[in-house]
Amino acid sequence: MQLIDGKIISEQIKAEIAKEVEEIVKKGGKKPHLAAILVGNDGASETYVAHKVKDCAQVGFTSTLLRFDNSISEEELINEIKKVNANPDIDGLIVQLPVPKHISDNKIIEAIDPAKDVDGFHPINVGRMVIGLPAYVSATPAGIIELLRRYKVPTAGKNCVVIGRSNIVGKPISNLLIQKADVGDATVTICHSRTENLKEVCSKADIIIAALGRAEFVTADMVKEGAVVIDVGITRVESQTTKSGFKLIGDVKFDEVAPKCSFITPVPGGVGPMTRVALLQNTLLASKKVIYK
Ligand code: BQF
Repeated sequence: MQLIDGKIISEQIKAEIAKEVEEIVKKGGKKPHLAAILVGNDGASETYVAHKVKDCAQVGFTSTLLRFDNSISEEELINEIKKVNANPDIDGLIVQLPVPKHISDNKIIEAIDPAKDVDGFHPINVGRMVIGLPAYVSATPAGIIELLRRYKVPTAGKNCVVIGRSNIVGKPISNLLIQKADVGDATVTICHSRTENLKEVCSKADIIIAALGRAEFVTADMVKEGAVVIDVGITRVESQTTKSGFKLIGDVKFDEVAPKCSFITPVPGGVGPMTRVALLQNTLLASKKVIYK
């Protein structure tokens, strides 16, 4: 069993990005600039955004955190997004999800200029990704692909089972894995809460992507000997043993599944750090205008 270490790979990629930024600045160019919008004060969202701001500083990016009260209206928030869209100094914009219930995620996402949509959530970017055009790819799927690439995990012709059909992970990772690409050419089955015989379907998988959001859902009896298991789960539970007062639990029962695997990602330290670094990669692409002129 080989552990896929997302922490180490993400640190390597951050060093690569930092070096590139240094060169851009040395040639008189402008630092990549990410803007993040945070609405309200949800604990997990606060943590994620704080990480993103810190990551930007670490690689030499500029970042701007725009905070709004829970009471902001959908219209006002869209107006704020339009201001960022029109600001030529800002390369990338993310709106930390979830937004309060009175605001539509989809309307917010559609208000972002696709050329600044470094989360890759806008329908233009999703559509471009699906038909194989250059696009911002959402951070978690992009991070998973990068891990498979750097660990040389074979995907061509492999039977890959994705558990979960979210717009942010399940749907895009399934699309990426069927593409004609260095990491791709897989045979993909997408499973969800209405799938029948899930255990049997999973037991035939060469690669399992667990992205359903239920702690320790994938057990040893669902996993074939020698399978590759990618754990996207990040359920927060209270804990006395950590200084933050909580810990993260994956969608995979790691201790019993790991001995059966050829490769497995841990939680924490697997996919999560790669999600963070993929946002930086997209922001660098935005500042270099690689995808949109
Ligand atoms: C790790 C996210 C649900 C809803 C909104 C490292 C992250 C997580 C785990 C992280 C996530 C999940 C993010 C680990 C960003 C991933 O070591 O296991 C990093 O920061 N994530 C987000 O911004 O919004 C979310 C999940």
